Amino acid sequence: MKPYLSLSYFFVICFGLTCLTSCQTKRPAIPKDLAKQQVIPKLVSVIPTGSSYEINNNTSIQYQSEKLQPVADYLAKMLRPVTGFELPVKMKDSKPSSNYIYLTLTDSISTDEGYKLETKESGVEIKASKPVGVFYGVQTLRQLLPASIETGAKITDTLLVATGVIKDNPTYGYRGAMLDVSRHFFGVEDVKRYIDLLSIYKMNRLHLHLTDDQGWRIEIKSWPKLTEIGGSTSIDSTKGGFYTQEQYKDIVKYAQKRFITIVPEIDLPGHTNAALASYPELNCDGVAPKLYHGTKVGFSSLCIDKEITYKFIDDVIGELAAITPGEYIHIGGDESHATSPEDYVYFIDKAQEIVNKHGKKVIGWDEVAHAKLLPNTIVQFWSRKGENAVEGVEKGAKILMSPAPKLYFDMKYDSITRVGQNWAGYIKVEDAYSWDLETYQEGIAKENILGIEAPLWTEYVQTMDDIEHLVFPRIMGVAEMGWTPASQRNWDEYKVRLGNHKDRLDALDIDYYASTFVPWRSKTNQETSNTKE
Ligand code: IFG
Repeated sequence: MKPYLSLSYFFVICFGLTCLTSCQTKRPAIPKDLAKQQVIPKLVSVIPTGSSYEINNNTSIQYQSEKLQPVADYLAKMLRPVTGFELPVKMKDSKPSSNYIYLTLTDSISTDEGYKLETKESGVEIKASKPVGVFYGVQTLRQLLPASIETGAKITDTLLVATGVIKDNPTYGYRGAMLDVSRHFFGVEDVKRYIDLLSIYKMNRLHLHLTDDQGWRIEIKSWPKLTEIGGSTSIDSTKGGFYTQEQYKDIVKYAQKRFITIVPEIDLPGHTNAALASYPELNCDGVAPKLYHGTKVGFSSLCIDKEITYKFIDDVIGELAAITPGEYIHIGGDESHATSPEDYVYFIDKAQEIVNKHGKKVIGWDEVAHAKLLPNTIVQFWSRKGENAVEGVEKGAKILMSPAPKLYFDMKYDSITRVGQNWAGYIKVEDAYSWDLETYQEGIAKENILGIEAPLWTEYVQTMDDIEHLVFPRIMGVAEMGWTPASQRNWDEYKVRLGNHKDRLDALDIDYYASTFVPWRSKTNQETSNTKE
C-alpha cells in the first residue's frame, strides 16, 4: 500500500475514533420531565418546562449570603466525590448568568422551612427565607439526581436536572423520630447515620430516649455514678455504654448542620431503675436495687417524698439544658405504675417547673396530662387509647402524635419480620401511612397538633441494621405525613413513588424491609406514578 494512502487511512481512523469517543461522552442533554420526579416527601407544587440543565465540570455552587455557606459546602461535599467535578463554592450577591447552582435567601417566601427551586437550562436556583429552606431545596435537588450519587463512589451517570419550578413547604413544624438508646445502647456513629438518613427526607427532630430502667446513657458530671453504674449494662447483656457530654455535643452539632434538633429525654419518675441502682440515697428505703437486664416496665419510681429527688432532677436537667440548644427537654412520665397517682401529679408539676427554670419547654408521654400542664408543655400521644391526649388538649396542650398502633416501629411489619415485637399489632408500610393525623382521634384536631414522631424502642433491637430494617421504609411515610397535606396523600400513588425509590435505598445501603405490598422498581424498568393515571 502507497505510504501516503496508509497515512490518510491512519488519519481517517483516528478521526473516527475521536469522534466516536467524544460522541459517547457527549451524550445530548435529553430533556427530562420534572413531572416524572419521584421525590419523597411529595412536593407541593411542580411546574415542568420540558428541558434540562446538566451539572458538569463548569458548574459552580454560589451562595448569596454567608449564612448559606454551610449548605453550599454540604452540597459540594455530596457531589464532588461522585462526579470528580471541581464544583467551586463561592459567595456572589447576584445570580450568575450560566452554569450555576445558586443558593439565596429571600423575604418573598413566607414560611420558615419552605423553598422555591427553579431550574433553567442555565442552572439551578434555590431560594428560601431561611437556610433550613435552602437545605430542603438541596435535599429535593439530591432526589432529582440519579440514585447512584448516594453510593459515594465515582459514577458515570450524567447529572441532568429537569427544568421547571418547584414550590414546597411543610404542613407540620415537628417531623421526628425517637431512638431508645437505653434498652440497647447505640454509639455516636449509629446516631449520626440515623441523622443522615432522616435529613434526606426533610425530618427535623431526633428524640433520644437517654434513660430508662436498663441504662443511663448521658454523662451527668455532678452525679457520675449514673453512667459509671447506671450506664454499665443493658438488656440481657453486659455491654453498656453512654455518651460523654462532649459526645452528646458532637451529636447535637452534627444534627444541627442537617437542621435536625435533638430532643433529649430523661424518663421520670418511673423507668428509673438505672438511676436508683446507681445511688442508694435516691431510694425511699436507702437501698439501691440491682441493675436490671429484663424487658418489664412500670416497676420503678423515684422517691417522691425525698428532697434529694428534686436536687437530683435539678442537677440533671440543668446540665442537660446547658448542652441542648433545642427548646424542649422530654421528661418521660410514662408507665409510672409504682408511683401513686397523687405522688405522680405532684412530681410532674414540680418537674415541669424545674425544666422551665432551666429555660426549656417540656414534652411528656401522654400520662403527664393528669398533672397541671404549664402553658408550653407538649403531650406526646402514644397510648392505644386517646383519653390522656384528649385531656391534654382540654388543658390547652399541643399534641405530638405518636400513636403506638401506627408509629411504634419496634412493632414488626408482619409475622415474618426478622426483628421487633407486636404488642401494639403488626404495622405494615401501608398501616403507617394510610391515616390522617387530624382525624385519627376525636378531640384532637389539626390546630391541636404540633407534629408527628415515630418512636423506635430497642428492647429487641441491637444493631444499626435492625434499626434500618424496622424504620425503613416506614419512616419515609412519616416524613411525608409531616410534610405533605393529607388531602394530597394517598397510598396507591405513594406506593409507586416509594417503589421507585428502590435504587436510592439500595445505593444508601439501607437494610430496609422490602415489603411485598410495595412495587419496588429499579430505574431500568421504572414506571413513574403518573404513568399509572
Ligand atoms: N411502652 C413503654 C416503652 C417501651 C415500649 C415498647 C412508652 C411511652 C412500650 N413506654 O411507650 O418504654 O417499653 O414498645
